[in-house]
Amino acid sequence: MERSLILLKPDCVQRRLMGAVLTRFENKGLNVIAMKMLQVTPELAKQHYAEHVEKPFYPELEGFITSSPVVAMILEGTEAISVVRNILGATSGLSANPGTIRGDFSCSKQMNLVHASDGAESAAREIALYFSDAEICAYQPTIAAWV
Ligand code: FUP
Repeated sequence: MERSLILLKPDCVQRRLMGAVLTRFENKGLNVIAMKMLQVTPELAKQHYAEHVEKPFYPELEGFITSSPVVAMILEGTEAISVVRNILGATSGLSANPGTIRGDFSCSKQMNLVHASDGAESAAREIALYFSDAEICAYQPTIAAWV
């Protein structure tokens, strides 16, 4: 089992696409084991996007991710990290395949609706940024045998 840190970004919240996105994750058979709404601060943005802080697009990215509330969640499932990345599609909504969340709902490289961890190391780092151990509600779903 793997865990992945997901953010429903400001565009997802503002466009009222939270339910549509969550439905795709739930339909796939992933478990939501933590979830909360919060406002990302510039400090948190710099920690979250540490690898991009020096890049030319970073100031605009920080402005976007701090512009409105986000919903953070942890998804758990078999190979959850790659499963979620495949559900999201390519980074830019302009090139993401139809059928993916970004391919179906985004026409932007920056406003691509959802963040998901890209590997085991970043998942552990990002989960610790957004959630304390006490906020994680791991449970055994009764439907597990069927998915
Ligand atoms: P991803 O792993 O798909 O979230 O994409 P990256 O880590 O490559 O990029 C992080 C975020 O920066 C993406 F959500 C989109 C944004 N970005 C830009 O706004 N402009 C760029 O030129 C590249 C990425």
